[in-house]
Formats: sequence, C-alpha cells, structure tokens
Amino acid sequence: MAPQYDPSKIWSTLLTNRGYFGGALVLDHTLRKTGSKYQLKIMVTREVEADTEYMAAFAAAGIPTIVVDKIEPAPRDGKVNRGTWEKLAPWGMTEYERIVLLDSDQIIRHNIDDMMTMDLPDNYIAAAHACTCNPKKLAHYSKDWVPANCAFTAADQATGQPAAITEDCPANHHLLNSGTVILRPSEKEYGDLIHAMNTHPDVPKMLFFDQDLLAIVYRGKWKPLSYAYNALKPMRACHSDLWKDEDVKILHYILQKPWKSRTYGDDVIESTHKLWWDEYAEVEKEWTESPDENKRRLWQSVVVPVVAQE
Ligand SMILES: [Mn+2]
Repeated sequence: MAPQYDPSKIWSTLLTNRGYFGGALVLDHTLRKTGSKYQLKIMVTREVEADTEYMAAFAAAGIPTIVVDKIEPAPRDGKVNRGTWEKLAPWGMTEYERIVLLDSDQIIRHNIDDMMTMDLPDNYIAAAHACTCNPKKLAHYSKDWVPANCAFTAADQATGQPAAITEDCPANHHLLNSGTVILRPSEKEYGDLIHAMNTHPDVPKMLFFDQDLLAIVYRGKWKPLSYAYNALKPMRACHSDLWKDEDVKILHYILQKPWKSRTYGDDVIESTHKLWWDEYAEVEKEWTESPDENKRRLWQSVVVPVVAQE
C-alpha cells in the first residue's frame, strides 16, 4: 500500500539534468525512511521533460515530477546571469499551502515533518544561515567571509539555537543558504521575486542566484532555522563546537558530491560521505533486485552513468 500523503504540503527539489539523479533518489529514500507523511515532488526543467528515458526513471522511482518553465533574469547589457533560477518556481505553486525546498545533495537523518507545521510569520520564509567561514579560502567568495562574521559563530553552541537577525548584526547574518527553504506559495511574493530578479542591480553579479536574491527580497523577513536543518558538511570542521552528529536532521553535501567517488577521505568532513553511500546501497539493492525488468534496465542506463562505480 502506498503511504497516505497530506497533499497540501510537499517537499520539492529541482533537477535540470541527469547529474544529480542519484542524489535525488537518496534524498527521496531518506525522506520515506524517516517516515515523512509528505511527498517529495521533483521540479524538472523542459530539457528534462524531453528526456523520455529520464522521465521513465522518475516514474519507476515513484517520484512525481512538476515541469517548470525556464526562469531567468532579463538581460543586462546583453548578458544573462544563467543559474538555478527555477528554484523560485514554487512561490507560484499556489495549489500548495506550504512547500519545503530541499537540495538533492542532502540526506535526511531524522524526521523533519515539523517543518511543515512550524510557525512562520506572514510573508516570511524560513532557512538556515549561510556559513561564511570560507574554510577552503575560495578566492571567488567575498573578502568579509571570515569566521568572525559567520552567523554560526554567534549561534548558541550548546543548543544550536540560531543567532537572531538584528539591526546591528554583521552583514553576513542576513545571508541564508537556499538548500533548505520553508515557503508559502503566494502570487504576490512570486511576483516580487521575479520583479527583483529582473530589476535588482546586484543580479548580474550574483554567484548563488536564487539564494542571493532570497536574501535581498526577504531581508528582515526570514526566520533563521537551526543549522540542524541544513548542516553543511564543512561545518563539521569549522563549527565543531556547534555540530552534534546526533542532532543533524538534514546533512547537506555542498562542494564535492559523495556520488563522484566511492572512496573519500577519512577526515572530519569527507568521512560524512559514508552516510550517503550507506543510504545509496539500500536504493541500489531495491532497484537492482527489483522484479521489474524495466526498473533494473533504467538503473543501468540512468543511474549507473552518473554515480561512481568504484
Ligand atoms: Mn546543494
């Protein structure tokens, strides 16, 4: 028997190509395994929709898809800042009361259904802060991305309670990570986002697209969530006082993706890849031992090429 889902609220993630499909299958698996009473529906672009074999794989996985039209900013000086702007599409899906955006490079470690009922002031979204420590000293990140300015340095290290966003907090405390976002679809808010995407002067230089735009449009209007709802793997090293493995609900594999290699470092950060591979092994078993020949064939043609085999 298929589980009975509450249809008014969904989890959603965006896929624009085949590359993250293994990630999405593992995300879906961990949502089901942690007993969510809400369904994951995957947003796919028109390019994905045209890939019939890929669409057959979604069907075989039992994951419904929502086809989204291209969203991109109006050209400025003839140039378009191309990126993951389709992550804004859920604001327009007013048939749902609430949508929680997840990333397909996340796994769910404990049930997160509380996100569907959590209090949220009118016209607010909720998200966890961005970590602005820049531990890898990536040159393209802003110069003020140092630990002293990171919101997680100011979080309650014992309880994980996030730092409050105040008038005089460091600028970086206004930044969020859009890997996890709680939103309520609204024509008005969707219109505001699209308008800002087409007109805000910062859009041409935005590196993180939807994430940077959300921080601007919802400045002072987003509720910070505990890091536990979007635990960025490097934080296990750079916020080791805050991070408690047992508290992590959503583990987010930013930067190097676990499915790129079956071998990984044994350090504090890369060792988290084992958790992903353990979940993947369960998905792999389900597909490769399926009595459905079509499902076994789709595994070989759609999943195997995008997930490291050694
Ligand atoms: Mn991600």
